[in-house]
Amino acid sequence: MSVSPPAAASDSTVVRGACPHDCPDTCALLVTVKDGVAIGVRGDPDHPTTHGKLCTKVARYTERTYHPGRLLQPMKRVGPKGSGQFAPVRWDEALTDIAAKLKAIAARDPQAILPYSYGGTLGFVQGESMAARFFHKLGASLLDRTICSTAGEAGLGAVIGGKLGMDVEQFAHSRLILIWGSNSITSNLHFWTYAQQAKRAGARLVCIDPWRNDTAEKCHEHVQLRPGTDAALAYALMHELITHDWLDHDYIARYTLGFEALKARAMEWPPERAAQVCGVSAGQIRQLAHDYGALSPAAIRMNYGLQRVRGGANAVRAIACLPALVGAWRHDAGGLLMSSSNHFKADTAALERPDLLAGRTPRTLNMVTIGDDLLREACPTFGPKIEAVIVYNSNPLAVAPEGDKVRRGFARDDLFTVVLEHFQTDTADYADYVLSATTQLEHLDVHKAYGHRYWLANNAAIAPIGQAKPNTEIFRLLAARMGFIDACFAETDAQIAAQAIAPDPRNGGITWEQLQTSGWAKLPGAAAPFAHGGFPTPSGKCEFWSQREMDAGRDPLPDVLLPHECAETTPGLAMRYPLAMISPPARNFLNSSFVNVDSLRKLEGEPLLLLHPEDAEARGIADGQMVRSFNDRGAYLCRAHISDRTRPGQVVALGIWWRKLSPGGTNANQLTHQRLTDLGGGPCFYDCLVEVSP
Ligand SMILES: Nc1nc2c(c(=O)[nH]1)N[C@H]1C(S)=C(S)[C@@H](COP(=O)(O)OP(=O)(O)OC[C@H]3O[C@@H](n4cnc5c(=O)[nH]c(N)nc54)[C@H](O)[C@@H]3O)O[C@H]1N2
Ligand SMILES: Nc1nc2c(c(=O)[nH]1)N[C@H]1C(S)=C(S)[C@@H](COP(=O)(O)OP(=O)(O)OC[C@H]3O[C@@H](n4cnc5c(=O)[nH]c(N)nc54)[C@H](O)[C@@H]3O)O[C@H]1N2
Ligand SMILES: [Mo]
Repeated sequence: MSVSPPAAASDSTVVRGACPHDCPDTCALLVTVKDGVAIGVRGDPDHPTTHGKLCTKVARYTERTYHPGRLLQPMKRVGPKGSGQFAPVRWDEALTDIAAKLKAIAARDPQAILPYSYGGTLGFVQGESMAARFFHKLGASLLDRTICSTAGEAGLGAVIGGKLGMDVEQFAHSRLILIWGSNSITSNLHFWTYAQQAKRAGARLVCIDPWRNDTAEKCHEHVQLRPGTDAALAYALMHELITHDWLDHDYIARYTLGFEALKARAMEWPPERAAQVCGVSAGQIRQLAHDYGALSPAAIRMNYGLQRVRGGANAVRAIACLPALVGAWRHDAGGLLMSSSNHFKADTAALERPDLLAGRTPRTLNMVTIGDDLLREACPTFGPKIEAVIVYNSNPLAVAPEGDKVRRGFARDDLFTVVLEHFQTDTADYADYVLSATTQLEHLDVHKAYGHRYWLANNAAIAPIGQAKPNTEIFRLLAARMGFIDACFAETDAQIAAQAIAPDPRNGGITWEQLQTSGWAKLPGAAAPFAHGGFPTPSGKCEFWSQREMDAGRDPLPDVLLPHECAETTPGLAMRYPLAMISPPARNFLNSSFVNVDSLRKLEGEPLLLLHPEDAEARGIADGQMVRSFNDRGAYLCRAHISDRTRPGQVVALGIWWRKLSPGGTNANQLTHQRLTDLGGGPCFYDCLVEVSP
């Protein structure tokens, strides 16, 4: 829907949109269109959390949309898998052949077909709507979409009952902000605006992160702990809060469960013990506990960086106990925010139609272990061998762990692979068919956010470029060729968008019709969700101690679990591979998206490995030298950047590079493993030992 264009020339229009990317900020966009061409994308100045500002990446969205490498028609592979040799094919021919192949496999066992998708777009329409209906009707294997945040979700859910928390706009009024496991300037830029407002008003900012990232550089203090040790730090903070009685006894008595048990456990963690485990000083822990007890309102911006390790979920559990101990939840500008997702109520049943399974219960495969699963033979525990994968909104060859296995899996000659994409990605190179998909400027969608509380509409600004089609349309056309005649397969994108916003008190009266014109609308509800308790847990309280965890045979209290790979748990491995590698996001990429946009890749330069001066010297490595980072799973070539921004014994490989745009044809995921987190079945990207040689 167009709005009157105050800032645009008279012969152009401005269309309201939403940023589709996997980022907490989900910005409100204004797209200027002239003669059917999108000539600019800017942030909506009226939308509070966007405040007229976009990140470097999305400010260049037109460069991505009109990129010379855009796939503008379906392509069929003509060379060996991985060679990238493709020839154009007509839509009708591609879809007819794909449907025939899927029908043949489904006749044997539809579970041999696997959808693989994640966060290319977070839109409800181009995400799991028509696609999910298609796979449910087919009876394909289900995919557990764990690759980002499920450990944190499980940890947070155990304590406070869901992905709920502070209103991001309130951080401007906090007096202490702990930025925990998050490089906000990179991955949550619009939160950083509020943190800076707070800082100017006198708030203290502390970053808790294994490397001195851009955000840590700008905070008052940096707690540079070893990766995977956050639960120990949280317990030592509790130890100090309890010992010095910096507690809100009234809040604890009314609104929490299990304080005595938590206290007993916390008493096992004096700062000296945690200091040993975390690799920081006991004095710094004491000071941090003092500040957390003294400065009110105190806020925690936790992000997903800290839960990509073996003990990730329990670390989130431990941290989530802190705000209730000091009564921070009483204040609008106090408490914690990890994700705001559950403030919204989306009607996923209407969107995804699980009822189309009609009583069938296909197996569920965890997307983290795609490497192993593609290489598995049929057996009673696993079920049928995977014979077909349909990839959309994801680039597993770049983003999934233990990349060599992922590559070998997709290279199987007996695997039929279809990839819906904007670009010829690493994954697309292994496809039998690549189907050209539309970008956010060319299709319609509706979005919630995980870092703020606004619903947003995305109206199509321009017509599809070339022969690109929205994901929904591709699955509609495939459904027709499969003979799926249920009415839901004929629904339009606008009908689907309207279904996404459930008629539920959480959404207030917000409707798709209204949103299309207004662009965005804020959820109703108090800024401070737990000022008077009301946690959506079984007890209705903040659960320091969890009956559910106990019943599941796990620790009812947050547990301290060290990484799968570290000197304490795998000493033998640590002798051979003594360096802990973390591979957090690069500022100018969005996971593996934008790596092929030349201007942004130039800003990132080339794949770098941050190495501490001590570790570089011990290995005779000079700054700027090409190095090989390796372990038993593979090797990754990158340029050494010697810097004290990382800890001794720790290397940082910013990602996620496309393999084919990296010097050695691999990326950091060549080195990561497929083991899972303690809860939630998440990945352990930052729990990985390597060695580096010149
Ligand atoms: N520019 C940009 N923005 C992004 C993304 C991107 O790739 N680029 N990715 C998006 C996605 S998919 C997500 S999920 C969100 C959230 O993004 P996240 O993936 O959470 O990324 P960051 O906020 O960069 O946080 C990662 C931080 O956690 C730190 N870290 C690693 N291990 C540990 C640990 O054990 N303990 C602690 N305390 N810290 C640790 C890393 O050093 C890093 O600074 O951001 C989104 N925004
Ligand atoms: N080593 C390491 N690995 C990581 C991480 C890390 O920090 N370190 N981060 C992890 C995290 S947090 C996440 S969320 C995952 C992200 O993994 P993915 O969700 O796979 O993210 P992207 O790499 O951005 O790939 C998304 C793809 O979808 C495509 N796409 C975008 N919009 C559309 C659309 O409308 N239609 C279609 N058909 N395609 C579209 C894009 O072109 C892009 O190639 O990676 C994980 N992998
Ligand atoms: Mo993510």
